[in-house]
Amino acid sequence: MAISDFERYPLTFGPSPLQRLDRLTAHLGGAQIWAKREDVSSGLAFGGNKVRKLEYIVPDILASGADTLVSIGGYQSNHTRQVAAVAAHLGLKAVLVQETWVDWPDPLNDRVGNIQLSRIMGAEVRIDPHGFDIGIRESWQDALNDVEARGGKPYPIPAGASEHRLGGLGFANWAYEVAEQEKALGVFFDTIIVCTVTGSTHAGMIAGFAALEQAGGRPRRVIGIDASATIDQTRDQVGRIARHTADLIGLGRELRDDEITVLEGWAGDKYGIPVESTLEAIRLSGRMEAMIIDPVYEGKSMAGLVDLVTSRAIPADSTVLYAHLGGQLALNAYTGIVP
Ligand code: 5PA
Repeated sequence: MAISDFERYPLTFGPSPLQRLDRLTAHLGGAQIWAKREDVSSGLAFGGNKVRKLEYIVPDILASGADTLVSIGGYQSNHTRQVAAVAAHLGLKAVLVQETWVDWPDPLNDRVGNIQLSRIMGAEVRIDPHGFDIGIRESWQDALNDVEARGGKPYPIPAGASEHRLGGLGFANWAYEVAEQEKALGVFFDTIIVCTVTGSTHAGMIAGFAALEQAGGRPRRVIGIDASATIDQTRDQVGRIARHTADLIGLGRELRDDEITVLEGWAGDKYGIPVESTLEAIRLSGRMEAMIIDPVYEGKSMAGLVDLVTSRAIPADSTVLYAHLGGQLALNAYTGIVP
């Protein structure tokens, strides 16, 4: 099998746009920096990286005959909002378990931003007191059982759509899309920077770029920046999903450990809590490029990019592609900290 053998249900406008970040590049004084914008590539409730993953899962949902999508995340999960959007788009129901993943005292945390949009789109939102964990949860299993008890047919989508057998395909295809865009623009991105938490975004990219290299493409580095603050679990999950996805798309060899790079150092102590470097990255990106990023995910990966470019760990002659995976709606639940 190759990536092109998998059915893809279109939920995006087309390839996500590439953008040169000229002012940021000049400010940091090193590598050339571009962004690929998953945050502006779908009309479904502001989009984001899960829309692209769900493009490869929707055919399976439709084939299953399910009437209710059941998923899980924190109160301000971008993922559950995108599941609600896709359910509305398909005319299905959604049940969303929204756990207390972030110990953040904003009084509107459970009402504004992502969770407000999920309610607007008609999802059943279940507030749950459990803390952060990217694994498979009991609360999610309970929600699946409840849908069945009511006579519905649930379709389970795990946190971040990552531990789904097709969860890595969306971003494996992203790699092919990048290669096409590079050809059209006459540019080559030797380094990709991506935020990683539940893992299938980064894992899909690793598998996709490995397959492109196998077919004669130039090698490149895909650097994941951890935002989970549970690095061992995330590293393990990225490796597992990358290997599984590589197998699905017919890579024909085992991925090496050195192809799975998740760097720590910008997540702070806890998932969902911004640290000073996160806030600096948010301000820098806003002031240099009017590119808005969030305090949970992209603010942390941008902080990583800034340090790697300024320290020359990414050399000055590199061309870097920053994957902007969406997530800005959560800013509404962080009114106290972001100026
Ligand atoms: C998320 C995830 P992965 O989970 O695929 O590693 O992606 C990390 C990531 N950027 C990066 C943004 C904006 C994200 O939303 N969000 C989760 C959510 O519940 O929203 C799955 C955790």
